[in-house]
Amino acid sequence: MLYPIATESRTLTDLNGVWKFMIDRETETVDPASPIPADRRMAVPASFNDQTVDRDVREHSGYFWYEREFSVAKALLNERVVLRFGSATHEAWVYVNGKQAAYHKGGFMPFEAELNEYLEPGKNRLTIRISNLLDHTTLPVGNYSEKKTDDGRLIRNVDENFDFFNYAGLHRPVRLYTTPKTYIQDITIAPEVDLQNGSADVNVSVESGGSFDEIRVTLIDEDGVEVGEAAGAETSISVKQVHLWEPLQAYLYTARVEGVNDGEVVDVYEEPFGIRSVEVKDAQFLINGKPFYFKGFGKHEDTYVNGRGLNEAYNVLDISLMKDMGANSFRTSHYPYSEEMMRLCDREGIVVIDETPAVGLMASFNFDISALERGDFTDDTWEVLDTSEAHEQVLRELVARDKNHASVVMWSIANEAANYADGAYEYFKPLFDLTRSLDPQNRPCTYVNIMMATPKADRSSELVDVLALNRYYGWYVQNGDLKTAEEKTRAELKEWSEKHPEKPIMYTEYGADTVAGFHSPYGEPFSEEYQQEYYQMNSRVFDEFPNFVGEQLWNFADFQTKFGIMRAQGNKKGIFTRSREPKMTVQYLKQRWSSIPEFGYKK
Ligand code: BDP
Repeated sequence: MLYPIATESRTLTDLNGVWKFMIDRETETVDPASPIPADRRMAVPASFNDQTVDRDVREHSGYFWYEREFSVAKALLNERVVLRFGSATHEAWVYVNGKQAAYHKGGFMPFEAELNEYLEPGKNRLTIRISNLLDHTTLPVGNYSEKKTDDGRLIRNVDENFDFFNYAGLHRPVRLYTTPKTYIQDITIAPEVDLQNGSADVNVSVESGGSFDEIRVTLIDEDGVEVGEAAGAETSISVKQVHLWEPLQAYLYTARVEGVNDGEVVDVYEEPFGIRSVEVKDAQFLINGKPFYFKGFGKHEDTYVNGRGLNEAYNVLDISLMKDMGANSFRTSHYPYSEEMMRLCDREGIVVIDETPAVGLMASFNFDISALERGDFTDDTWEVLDTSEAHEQVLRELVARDKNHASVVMWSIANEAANYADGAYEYFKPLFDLTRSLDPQNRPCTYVNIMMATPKADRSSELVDVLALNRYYGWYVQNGDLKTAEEKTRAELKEWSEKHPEKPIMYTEYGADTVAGFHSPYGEPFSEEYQQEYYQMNSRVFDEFPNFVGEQLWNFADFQTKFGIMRAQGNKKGIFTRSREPKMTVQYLKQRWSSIPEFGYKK
């Protein structure tokens, strides 16, 4: 799916700004045939939740509406006019002048609709009904319930089956773009790198809406110099003396695609892309043939006021903080991030593990994972949940959206599912097969393994290319006892190495809640000292294993969660506060990471 841009054949209009908004109390029918009786204003893009001091609005579970007017210049009405949402969280019904023009379920993926048949000259009205409900069929997974008040009103409730606040609304840009009636619909770029010769064959395939006499593809380097061209919907262009995209050393080419009819260029699209190879081999993660070491984070899209809404200033700052620490990567925990962030990572050379919103696939989710101590821990997740359909849909959409990004080096199919329970293999096998069949770049695939899925309990780790572990020895278990935690960490890594000697291992989460400014001469839990000692302990063990290829800690910054006695205004495992002030351990990690090279650390 192409990102909306303006070119000599395409226009782009932002519909961001302040929209009309109302909560749907479901006491009267709201009919989008007339302007909705909105009583509030909300900025777009952003979550609605933190833009108000009204608790009922902030914590609302159910339906809500956004509305605004827009005009399309007459000159554009002969073009194809497309309305595009970066996302609508989690389910949306879109009306233009009262008529339904689009519907989409899944809160983290773009969707669009051709508007021509709905448009009127002059002003048009755009109305969106959104639901933030989650249940056992959706991703993420929520525990849904409802009750009636004494006066008969329906109260819906979603108990998040995951550890982040269920922010909702129009989180990403809303845009109108135009294309000619015959247009370039999609572009797929899959470079094949010949590392020995320093060259690459760039395979480009172009899909069009309507038919072109000819499709031309030109590859342009960063200096604007043409380095190759070809014609056809399926082409392979060879680039000599290729400039590779490398972690922290990004280099982006542009594929300029032209659709030609009667000798005239009708539509033009320009797609930036990087040339690099990714491969898992002999317990190593190779980028451009060299063993890469992941240094970085699990993150969230989470900032004050914007909530989960796009916050480009924070995106730029976060990457700047990462680079300053010597980090080179992050995981889009626990859902696909904005297209703007993905493009920024391509540009900045940040390596990304791209995760679906499959989080909470665990019937017994709570913060008490001491059940780990019981070797026989299991549950009935795979009988209780019904998420396969949503999971397949989002994998198709995610690969379609992100397939061309050089920054994306691996797909994470889920975070912390019940991989210790019977049925896990049967659930995940078709999803791995699907992802591998969809990805034109054949990236490695993984899921992120929860602590209870120990080497003994785990039912499905043969499916993954990389063992990506979330571990909390020294926090949720052995809290305050880093000595025992160290032994447990070492013992488990040893067991995994024996179980899968050919698979590289990395940590995708490890962390300790830390209250900024809380200090302890005894290194007590929650103090900045404890967080630092916790990271030092883990680093020590990581360095003992040659097949251990990366450390992504939990979490980049403190973030908002649902209420719970284990959460004080959210999760405090950030090494930065929510406003990005560093905690003490940042200095330690900066020293460590700055001395670990991107390549060849373990050999
Ligand atoms: C893991 C989850 C993550 C949580 C983290 C924690 O993957 O979403 O925020 O632990 O408890 O279970 O801090």
